[in-house]
Amino acid sequence: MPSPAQTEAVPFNPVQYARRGQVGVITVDYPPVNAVGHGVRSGLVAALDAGLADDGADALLIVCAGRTFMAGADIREFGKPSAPPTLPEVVAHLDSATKPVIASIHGTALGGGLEVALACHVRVAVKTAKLGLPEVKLGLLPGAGGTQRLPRLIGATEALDMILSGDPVGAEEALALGLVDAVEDGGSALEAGLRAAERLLANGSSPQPVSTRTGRIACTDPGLFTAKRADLAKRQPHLFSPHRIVDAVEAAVTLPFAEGTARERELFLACMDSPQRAGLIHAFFAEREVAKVPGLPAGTPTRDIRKVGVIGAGTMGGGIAMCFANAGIPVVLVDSAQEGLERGTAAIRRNYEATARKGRLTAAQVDERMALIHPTLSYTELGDADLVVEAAFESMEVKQTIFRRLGETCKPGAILATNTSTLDVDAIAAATGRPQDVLGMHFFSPANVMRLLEVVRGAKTSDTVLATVMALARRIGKVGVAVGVCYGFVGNRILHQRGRESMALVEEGASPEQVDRVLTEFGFPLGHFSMTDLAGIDVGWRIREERRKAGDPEAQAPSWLDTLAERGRYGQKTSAGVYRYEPGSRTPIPDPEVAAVIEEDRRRRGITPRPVSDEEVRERCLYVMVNEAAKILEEGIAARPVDIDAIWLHGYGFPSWRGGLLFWANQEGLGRIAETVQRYDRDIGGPQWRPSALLLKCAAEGRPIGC
Ligand code: T1G
Repeated sequence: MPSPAQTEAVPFNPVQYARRGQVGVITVDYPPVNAVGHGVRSGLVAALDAGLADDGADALLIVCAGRTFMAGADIREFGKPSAPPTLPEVVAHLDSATKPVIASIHGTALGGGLEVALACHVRVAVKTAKLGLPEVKLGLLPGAGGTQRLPRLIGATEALDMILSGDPVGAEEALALGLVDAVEDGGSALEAGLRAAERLLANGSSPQPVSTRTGRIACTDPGLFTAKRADLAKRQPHLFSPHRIVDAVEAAVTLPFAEGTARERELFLACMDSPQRAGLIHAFFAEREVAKVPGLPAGTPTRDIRKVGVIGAGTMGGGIAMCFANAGIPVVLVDSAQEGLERGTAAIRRNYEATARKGRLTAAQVDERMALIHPTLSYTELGDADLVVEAAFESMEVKQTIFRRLGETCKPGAILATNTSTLDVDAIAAATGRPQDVLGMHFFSPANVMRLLEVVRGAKTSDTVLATVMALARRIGKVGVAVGVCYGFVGNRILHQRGRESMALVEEGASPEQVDRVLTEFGFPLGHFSMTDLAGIDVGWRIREERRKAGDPEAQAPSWLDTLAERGRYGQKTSAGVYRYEPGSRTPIPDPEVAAVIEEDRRRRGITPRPVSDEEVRERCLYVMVNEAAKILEEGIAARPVDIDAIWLHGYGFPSWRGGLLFWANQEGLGRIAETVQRYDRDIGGPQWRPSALLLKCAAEGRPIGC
């Protein structure tokens, strides 16, 4: 079909075809990330057919508009019937193309997007591009040929590592691996792609389809797959899809391409059907959904945050200062004593240098970040700060004094935030004279590592202040979740109930090791007591002492854990707590001294120990959390179940393949949970087992919680 040198774009919305000289350019334009949904799949096939039929096009080029190459299949389609063409069908179409097809990559070519590129004959990337197959993070595996083509390009060992990690590689690493054929420094992906096409046409090469290449897999180590399976069984015993990934890549090495592709499809569908896929995708969207606060209009104006103050150079204050420095925001770090400042800044430098030793920071970057943190004893240097975060001692008197001073010192419009984990944000706000500018920013230790940030809205916090801090959370790499004011807010309030039950189970006859084993078998990275040792027994002990002194009716009676704290057994930081620790090791070792303290505590309280089943441990630790979460929803302290899911996923290591606390509760069965809570309410009693009305209602109506 004769055609002019430049044809008009034939609109295959969201995929367009237009010829540039001898090159047929296929452009995908489907914001925000060019996800390969049904429209893109259909458009790609139509545009490919148009290019193959265009006699003036000797080569075809696939590029994407917007900020990124295709970032994967459209996750929102999962769990629904997939309208043809499926992505494997699109990829097969590319594979059989009678003209060379080039993919030119910018942004992040991920998942099915990278699989489209793998089915092209040539791949080029701009210097800043990243390429990855993150399906394992969604409980899946690359289901459009990735497990069959990637080993043929980069070798089975490297392909397995890349698919099992799910992490992207940069353009230069991709070039070194053989994943891309060229990296272009400068210009757009379109220009890079056109240059690649001109080179290909000039040297008259006709590159082989990746599916026919076998050189890289012929030399696969036969023991690779057995070793990988053993490693997975040890490191990720709970997960389903990683083992399927090993099976699929093994098929690439041992079977002809067509059979390997069929095997991949079987394994992909098995992963798609697994509850872990549902949980991980819920967790993926949860992290994004919580950024949209119900009742906070999307267009709420926000304030610029160009300079931040942090009050307190202790562990939390130092970690918080690092969060802002890491985002390139200058920080004034204030402490009441020079020695505290020096200790704090030295700890920050040690943290950065430890990261540099792992190769994740250069020495220059360490110095850059340290230069952004300005230590001082003087509040006057906070005068032009746009935000001040207080991370001082957990005492209302101390905090009110600080906030009174901040109210006098900081410029109008400065946002004043407290990092308190238990105290009343409204009482703190009242000390400033400007409560509309005050809220809680509850970081989790270590603040520079944990992604969760509870954004605690006070009664008078303005929309603008809330919107500003929610946007700032994302800017500093945190998962910000808006919560209301109550004791322990959301995360710690739920944790407190699990802790109360864990303690009681041990008093009644279980061991700390048994409680921790049940929780780690459920999927938590740490059991309750090993986590307590990590955070420090003294932290909880002081809070319990404060509540007892204040005559709090819900305060817990002194127990064996308090005895350990009184003996100076604070946990890992003293090499002994609920467990003991060898020097330099974090591995918890049961300690007969602790067993003796527990037995003594039982005798003192007249408790005759009894055998406790694992099932009882599981129910009492997990169902008490669900019951408390339902009460938090009832009270409006959290707006939605997804907020509570995100908090426990990103603040406490709730296993992400279970989706989140309430996502899991719905799968576990609210009827079973409600019935068990009512049984424990009868048998154990206490405020923690008083059944949530919302839980009972949802269970009775047979609907998920919070819907
Ligand atoms: N499908 C649908 N929506 C997506 C999406 C996707 N793949 N990726 C992102 N979004 C939405 C996201 O929900 C948000 O929506 C908006 O885009 C911006 O995302 C067959 C089966 C690409 C690195 O796992 O890692 O291919 O909140 O806020 O921080 O083998 O999004 O604005 O309404 O995250 O700049 C494999 C997942 C799929 C990539 C961009 N691909 N996405 O990060 O923006 S499975 C992935 C990301 C697959 C095949 C298999 C990130 C990003 P909203 P964002 P960002």
